[in-house]
Amino acid sequence: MTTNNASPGLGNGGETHQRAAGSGDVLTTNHGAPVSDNQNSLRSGGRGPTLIEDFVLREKIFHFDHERIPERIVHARGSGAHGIFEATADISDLSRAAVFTKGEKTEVFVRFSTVAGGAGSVDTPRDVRGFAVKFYTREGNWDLVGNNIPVFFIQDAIKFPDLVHAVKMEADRGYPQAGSAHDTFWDWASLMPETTHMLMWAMSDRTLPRSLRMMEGFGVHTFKLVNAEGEARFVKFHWKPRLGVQSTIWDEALKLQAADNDYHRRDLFEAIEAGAFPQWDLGIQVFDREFADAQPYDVLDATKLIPEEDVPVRLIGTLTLNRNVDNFFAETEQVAFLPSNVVPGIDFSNDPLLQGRLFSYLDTQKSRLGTTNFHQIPINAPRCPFGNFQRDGMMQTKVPKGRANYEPNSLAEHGEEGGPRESPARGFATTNLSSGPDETGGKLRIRAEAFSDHYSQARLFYRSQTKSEQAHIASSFVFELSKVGHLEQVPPRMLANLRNVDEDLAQRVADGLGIELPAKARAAKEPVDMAPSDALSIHKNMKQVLEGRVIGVLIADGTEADELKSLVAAIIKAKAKAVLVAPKIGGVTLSDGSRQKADGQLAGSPSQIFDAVALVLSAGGCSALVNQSAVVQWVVDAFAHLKAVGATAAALPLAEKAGLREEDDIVGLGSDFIEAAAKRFYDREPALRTLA
Ligand code: HDE
Repeated sequence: MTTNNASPGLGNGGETHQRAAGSGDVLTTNHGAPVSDNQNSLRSGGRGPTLIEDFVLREKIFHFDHERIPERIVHARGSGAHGIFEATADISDLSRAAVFTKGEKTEVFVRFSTVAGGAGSVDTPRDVRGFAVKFYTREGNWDLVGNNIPVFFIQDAIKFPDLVHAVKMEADRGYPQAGSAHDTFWDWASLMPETTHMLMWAMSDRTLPRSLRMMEGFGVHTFKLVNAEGEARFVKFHWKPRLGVQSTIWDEALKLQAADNDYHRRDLFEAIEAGAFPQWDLGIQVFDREFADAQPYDVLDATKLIPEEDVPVRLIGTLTLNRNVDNFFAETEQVAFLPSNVVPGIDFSNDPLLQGRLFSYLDTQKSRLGTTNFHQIPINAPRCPFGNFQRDGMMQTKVPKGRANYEPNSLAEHGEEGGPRESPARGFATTNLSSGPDETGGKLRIRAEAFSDHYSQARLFYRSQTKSEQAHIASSFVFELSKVGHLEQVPPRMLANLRNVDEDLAQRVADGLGIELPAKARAAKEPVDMAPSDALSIHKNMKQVLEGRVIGVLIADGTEADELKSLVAAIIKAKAKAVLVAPKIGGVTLSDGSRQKADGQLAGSPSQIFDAVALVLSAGGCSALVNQSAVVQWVVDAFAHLKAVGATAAALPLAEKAGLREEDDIVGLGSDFIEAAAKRFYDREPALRTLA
């Protein structure tokens, strides 16, 4: 058959021939010539000029000079892993997609990302996180390219370049990196009331994930599911993390940036390496046109969500990340996600943001990966046979045989290969599920009236949060707006919008900034009160389990050996990880005279990288440390970041020096500690810091 089918090596993530490139006993040039000396270039005499004929040197430098490719315009910093998706429910009544056949296992590649920062930026800025999944299904690749927030800043793709220009580093000065707390972002956002709902999420703890393993994911747009009879229904996709959603707090996130640039990337890699495979359940919210018509918002508007209380999320499959990448560039950097990659049984809606994305992602890969043949790169190639009459182009790696490079052809009638043919029965077909009025009509640059309510769901989100979460939102607005230079124009404009969300919130932010509350902005449509949705709160849904968390255990010379042993055993039993921190990496001498190596040295292991801390010190160990400010700070930070602090009786002087009270703030190291370490003590916060 005359196709450009995937070569055999691609069947398994391209492992065979790609790995071979770096193996072998003899160092060669890229063209296979053995290299005799990789230390010295060819020169005339020991101190003479280097010769241009040195093809070994020239090829090596030439290749090195071109190692970098353009980074992604957005979502440049990301971390990826391989895994498996297993369909766990029969939804053949809803979708004909093979990936959803109950029991079907499909290989996947997932890339998580921050949005605003460059590829070399840090992992923990306040930012939305990308959650992109490529399913290598037997009917072609399906890419669900989502975020960890279910709504977006804008309603129409035509505004995306403005959003991205405004949030990225400012055009003249080249800073700030990876953050929205600056003039141009808030100037633009305050002029765009449709951003308000997303801003509520962005200012909440959702943008400070504790771990990539502890984030929800959302397809954001309304899509369609189509069954074998061609019947279509609307759908929203959700990823629910098995470890629950957990976030850090702002002070902790700031300190994490200094403590570990790669905090999330390292956490994901180490968890997978240790066999603690992160898992998510895939959920769907399915609804029909009748439901859509009855809502006070438009289901085609990506600034809106559908409350889970209105349409429950039905779990239909499980994603398990079980293999780290072999090579960051080949896989995580070169993976190309395309929202236009759907398979029969999954279809697009008319969401104008989604429609714009269908063009953008294909287009951008050409400039990022350099060729229209980027689909042949192993990480992007389908794992099922694929073939058509598209030919040639830069970096064509396939060798299609025969004369058939056009269709229709009758070559088969003459005994030649005719090539593949279209398949109306198996192929993707766009389905006709009407999503309501205004779907057809004159050619106009307008937005439907149904998109004009910019505040009701922002209010819904704010009012669904706990008091502590509301305080975090108000404080984030204060922090971000306080970084704006144009204080007279921009914050008042933002506050005028916030008054439409919640008067109390607007007042708190104004008070926090120390400025007058301006008049309310005129709303394109008056907001309505929607019933609060508990599903939108992190705190109300926190899973208080130790699984997947990391406990910092401070030890010093004289630490009671048995006490340490039983604590570490209890932590491991609870499926968490214990990291032993000592003044010196070489370790300590325990009470029984044995040497215990440390996992981390104190200065390099600040307490923000842990979910809870335990001070396992003897009286001698404690008095050796109690006057060192770095040690005291270790405890101060853990407590201020609302984490459990456990201590041996002998370690109490250190905890007290850090300002903790024995009765209320410190737990013993038995089962109490294991229970407390799974929690965050949000009720502690008002006494510790001023929140807006
Ligand atoms: Fe993206 N987005 N986006 N985006 N996006 C890109 O594609 C774009 C949007 C998302 O790990 C780019 O390959 C437009 C929403 C993720 O490789 C680019 C619009 C959502 C990733 C692009 C949006 C996303 C991207 C940059 C408005 C959540 C990282 C490089 C219409 C549903 C994928 C690339 C990865 C990446 C365009 C809005 C998620 C430029 C035009 C909404 C997770 O093509």
